[in-house]
Amino acid sequence: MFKCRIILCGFLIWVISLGLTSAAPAASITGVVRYEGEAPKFKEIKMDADPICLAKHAEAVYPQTLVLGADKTMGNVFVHVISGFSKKDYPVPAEPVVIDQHGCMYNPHIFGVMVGQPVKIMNPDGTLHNVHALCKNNQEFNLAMPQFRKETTKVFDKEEFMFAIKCDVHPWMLAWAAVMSHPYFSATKEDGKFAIHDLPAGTYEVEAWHEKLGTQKASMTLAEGETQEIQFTFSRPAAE
Ligand SMILES: [Cu+2]
Repeated sequence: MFKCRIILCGFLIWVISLGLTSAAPAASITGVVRYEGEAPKFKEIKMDADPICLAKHAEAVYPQTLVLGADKTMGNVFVHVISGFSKKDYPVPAEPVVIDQHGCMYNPHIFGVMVGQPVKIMNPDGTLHNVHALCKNNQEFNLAMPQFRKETTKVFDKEEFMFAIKCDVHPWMLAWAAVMSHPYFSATKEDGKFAIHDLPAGTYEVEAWHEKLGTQKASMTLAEGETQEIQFTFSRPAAE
């Protein structure tokens, strides 16, 4: 009986130690994106062509190309790991990415979605929107959402980095989408912050992408459980 207990205890210790070694603490990459230099002036978007869009805004609306916060933090930058992670099938979130068209503007302006993850597109405006996804690897679609069609769901089944989504009714409407094979990506809001979690220890290359200002890259080696902070700074290219 005593011998049995010792064997049982030994077995339990072995199981627990296995559990501990297989759950190595995950690492993270976080940081802030900033803009340097004088910000260009954008023309106000004129929504006069559709009085329903116009009525949704009390103040002037500008393109979402360059969205700056306090201290010139920069929104609408897509930060993603481009190498160092293992190529495998990552779990796909059942939760959809939600794209709103309120006030005839896409929100978010830029987003990542995993292959097979649903994208829920909302139309709360009571006007006609035509969602035109200009993808190439995935099936391009051109979907009319009349005022009675409040939402629709689409799924992209192939990896595809950055394509535009436009509205054929309101030419100022523009969003950017990346269909990702892995979960290591983050899009910034006005505060410029990004965070990529659950990375195993390793050496990674990270890229920050902006629709007009190109890309910035950084490399880092993360130990188990380590969080490293990186900063990206975009500036306007010198006039030619
Ligand atoms: Cu529209």
